[in-house]
Amino acid sequence: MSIIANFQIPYTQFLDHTGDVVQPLPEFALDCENLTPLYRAMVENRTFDAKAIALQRTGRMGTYASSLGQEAIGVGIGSIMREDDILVPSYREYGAQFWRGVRMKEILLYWSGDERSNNFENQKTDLPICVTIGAHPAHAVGVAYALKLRGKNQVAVCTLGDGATSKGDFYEAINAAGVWNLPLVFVVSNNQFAISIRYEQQTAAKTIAQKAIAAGFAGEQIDGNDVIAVRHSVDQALQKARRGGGPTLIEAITYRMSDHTTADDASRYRSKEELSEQWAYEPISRLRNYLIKKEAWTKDEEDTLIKNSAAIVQEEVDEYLNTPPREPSSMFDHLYENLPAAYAEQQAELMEKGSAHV
Ligand SMILES: Cc1ncc(C[n+]2csc(CCOP(=O)(O)OP(=O)(O)O)c2C)c(N)n1
Repeated sequence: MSIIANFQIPYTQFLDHTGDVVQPLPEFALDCENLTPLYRAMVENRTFDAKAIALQRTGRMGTYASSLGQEAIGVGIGSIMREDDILVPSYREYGAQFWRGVRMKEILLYWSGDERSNNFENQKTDLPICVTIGAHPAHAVGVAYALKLRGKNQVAVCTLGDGATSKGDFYEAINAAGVWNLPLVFVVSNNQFAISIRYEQQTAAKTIAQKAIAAGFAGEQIDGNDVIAVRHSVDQALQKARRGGGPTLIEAITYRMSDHTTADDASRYRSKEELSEQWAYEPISRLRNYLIKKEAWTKDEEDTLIKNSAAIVQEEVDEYLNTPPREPSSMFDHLYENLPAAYAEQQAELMEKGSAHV
């Protein structure tokens, strides 16, 4: 017998959960001036998150999927993508979307069911949030294929959850990405849960990263709560893709600190103790600890950041709350070139009754 294939999955972490450096930092992280914007963005993300949940709880938004504890992934990705790269996101990487120009107001409108929000004011090329689990990696393949044909060294970045990697369409997508050597980076937020289903219940694979090996390209694991590791690994993968080196799968290990969504109650399937232990590993305090140790962050700066983040979020919330609802009849817009008679009748009825009908 001989061995015809062998593989290894590297794991990268720069800051441990206390904020101590565990290996030499990449170039960008040597200057704390490059790290404070990442810190600010994570705090803004978390402030937004808390407000979004409060809006839902007080009946002013439909439902919401929180990114609590996962902020480093979105922020790390957003901060290193080129402006003309394309983000193909699922629904927890708000940090990446905000960095790339999507407004908080638009995310709030999205979760209140207003599809107009997907026509982002300041971001015209990224795809909207995809809630259909496992569907959008195939869309990302299409996007990356188009980028490759255009030949401008642009890259598509697709974010998804661990649960999505158990779907058949995910395997189709990585297979196509591999065989076509596409400029595509998959970032899987392994937050340990697909709603109430734990990692071990949905896959026997030791890592998600190794799923890429079957598709013929590299997979790696990183500490997804270490924003330096996220930014560094995504940077490497983007550079590789721009050089024609094809796709990469990055499995970012994290933990979902929130309920799955506001429609879920995670206390039914995980203990208080488990959750409280995880607070020691979340991404914001470790970077703050590091910056404080380097004397690059003060109490005054922290207070100002908290105040400013609250003001930024509140302004967006006010705009969200002041956005007039869509006319009910608009649900028929863009459905058909020529609306079938049955729908046309319903549309006319709604137009007659106006918003007062709902
Ligand atoms: C095709 C499809 N099936 C089922 C669902 C219901 N659903 C919503 S989120 C979710 C779990 C997703 O888990 P994961 O991919 O790990 O992402 P996470 O929510 O943990 O970020 C499921 C099954 C869905 N949205 N789409």
